[in-house]
Amino acid sequence: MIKENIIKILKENKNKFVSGQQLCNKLNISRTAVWKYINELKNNGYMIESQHKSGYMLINEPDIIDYIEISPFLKTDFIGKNYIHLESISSTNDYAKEIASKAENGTIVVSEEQTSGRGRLGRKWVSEKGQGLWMSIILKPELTPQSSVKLTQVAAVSVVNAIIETIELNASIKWPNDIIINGKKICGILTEMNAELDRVNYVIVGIGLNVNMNKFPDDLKDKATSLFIETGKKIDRKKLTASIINNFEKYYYIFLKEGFEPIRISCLKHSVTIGSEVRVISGKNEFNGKAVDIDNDGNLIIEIGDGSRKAVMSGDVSV
Ligand code: BT5
Repeated sequence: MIKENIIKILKENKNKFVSGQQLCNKLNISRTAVWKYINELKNNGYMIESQHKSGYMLINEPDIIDYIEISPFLKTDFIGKNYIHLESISSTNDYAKEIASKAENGTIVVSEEQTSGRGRLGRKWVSEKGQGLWMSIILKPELTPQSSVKLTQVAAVSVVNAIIETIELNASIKWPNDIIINGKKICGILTEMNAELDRVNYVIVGIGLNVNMNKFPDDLKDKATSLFIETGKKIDRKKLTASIINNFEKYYYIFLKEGFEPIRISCLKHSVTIGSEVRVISGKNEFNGKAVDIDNDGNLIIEIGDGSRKAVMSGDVSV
């Protein structure tokens, strides 16, 4: 908390000196403590000029999405109040799983880098250091496992709205868990849960969003994109991260209070899938058809050649 307060004061006085004594008085700590915290902040990447007589001046903040940096933009009641920021981890979903049973509802795990980021069915998720948002939200909802699956759509709607809000760019949802811009994948969502037959213990909503990377490995070059590639501009990950969390809480509340219908409507509005001829791979089944709807269980409804309809619960859809 003290470190956060020091940064807050230095930010309010950016490019001006704040004396060590002022910091001592405001935070009720010793000069040595101030010095210790300033050194820690410098080690965390903050550029702070120290002058014996004048004190401390913040020159620049690092491009990191820790709590100090995103909290000024956070407007939530409970999601992200407990916010764990890591430099590097295998997978934020795996870390979240380890702590989930003891973690409070709404805990967020974010890492600057994932060394074994995961997609569905054990697929790999490329998660370069400092270039994206690799985040997991731990939830303990009073929902059935069947309903909790729909949190993937809640997350999708939140990401699309956050992208519109912060960078005025339109993104679409490709059922069930992709966000697409100009036909390429910019974000993937991985919802996992620990549940009994009729009750969930916890749900982990993992969100991977490509923000500032300028290239991808060869196998992804034609199918992945980033906000930087789409806009030509470096994007402020701090505002974007906070906006995704703010939107997630907003739509999560809507989902809990009003049910899936408003989320379904929003998914339909932003869907790139609905109305398109698609190929569906769902388990061992593969077929073509026209995607015509999302039903109240979150299933994709496909009209096949003979006019009949199939509800698809999970799978991959190519448009
Ligand atoms: C997903 O799976 O799209 C879910 C991705 C979830 C990632 C987040 S990051 C935070 C949290 N921690 C984790 O370990 N995971 C979650 P799926 O629909 O199965 O898509 C996986 C496929 O997307 C791969 O097989 C690649 O083809 C492609 N892919 C991999 N990395 C990508 C990237 N950075 N951008 C776009 N596409 C990618």
